[in-house]
Amino acid sequence: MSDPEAQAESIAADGERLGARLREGDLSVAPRVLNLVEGDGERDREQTAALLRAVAPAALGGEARAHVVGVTGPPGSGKSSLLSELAAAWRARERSVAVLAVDPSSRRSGGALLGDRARIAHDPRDQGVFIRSTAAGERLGGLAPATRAGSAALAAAFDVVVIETVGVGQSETEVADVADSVVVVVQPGSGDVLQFLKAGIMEIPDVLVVTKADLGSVAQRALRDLEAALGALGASEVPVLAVSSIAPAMGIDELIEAIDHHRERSDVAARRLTARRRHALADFVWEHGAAGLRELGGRRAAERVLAAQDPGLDVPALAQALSAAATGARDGEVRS
Ligand SMILES: Nc1nc2c(ncn2[C@@H]2O[C@H](COP(=O)(O)OP(=O)(O)OP(=O)(O)O)[C@@H](O)[C@H]2O)c(=O)[nH]1
Ligand SMILES: [Mg+2]
Repeated sequence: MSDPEAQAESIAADGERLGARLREGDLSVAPRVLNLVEGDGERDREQTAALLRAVAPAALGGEARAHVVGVTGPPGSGKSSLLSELAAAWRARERSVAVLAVDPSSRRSGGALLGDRARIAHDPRDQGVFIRSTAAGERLGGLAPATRAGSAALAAAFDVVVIETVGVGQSETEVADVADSVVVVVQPGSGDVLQFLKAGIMEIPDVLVVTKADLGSVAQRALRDLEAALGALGASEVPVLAVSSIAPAMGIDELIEAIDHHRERSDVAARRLTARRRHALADFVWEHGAAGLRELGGRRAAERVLAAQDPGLDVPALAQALSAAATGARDGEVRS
């Protein structure tokens, strides 16, 4: 094909086709979706944009079906073990599950995925479970664009999309940016989450989980300390649960209930719309810098442009609207 427009259309068609498969609930395309959003070529970017357009609320006729759950906590706190249990429990409820584990080590090692952080037990023949480790993003204070795009796409087809991130302090803020519900995981006897909570350094999670409850009194104490800290912060409505992920697992059903309950009482559509607008602005600033934002007339003006768009638009389309507005502003200046 020589006609560049026809070529661009055929590239977009590949992304659209994947999006259409997701809309139909075809879970088998999940690996291809992740390969695409992780690709860094121009072609991948165009296909990803087409894919995201095809699964945007505007195309779905509403917000994506999935409950997007962020699971975050210090290294070794038991996130992956817990997710093995959660995934099995969700499957037992006939919910399909995708887990996107963010691998922070690959940031340092320049993209080579070190030992798979998603050590999550599951039946590899079960198409209702999809698990993938993705490299952490280069951008300060943000998840990899691939994780954002991957979760937005998979949310159109899976019932539950989990984003697992490591850390305490910044990581739950990052994950709160893409998740409907944020679960912070704490292991008994480690004071970091407690101290961060008390000091107001970390945002209050939607659900707090003390892992390794089989360790006994040390876990019970962690539970009480966290409850006291939340009470002091005026957040005693936040559930604090103890779980054990080694046989016999404990507290998993209660945790699923707490996560479901959080979703039921929150305004998912409003939260997602705010996140899409924030991501579009961040993407615009990433691409065009502070100078681009000035051209637009500053942050407030950018927010007005975003608020004027169809609320069902995906992030790349919103960022495109900002670029168009900046171009318009520039041309207007040149003419006057
Ligand atoms: N006793 C006990 N040990 C557990 C439990 N859950 C996890 N562990 C152990 O804790 C260690 C860390 O568990 P992971 O599930 O890999 O923790 P993680 O938070 O995913 O770790 P990273 O991904 O490396 O940050 C492993 O040795 C697990 O066997 C539990 O419920 N009880
Ligand atoms: Mg892990």
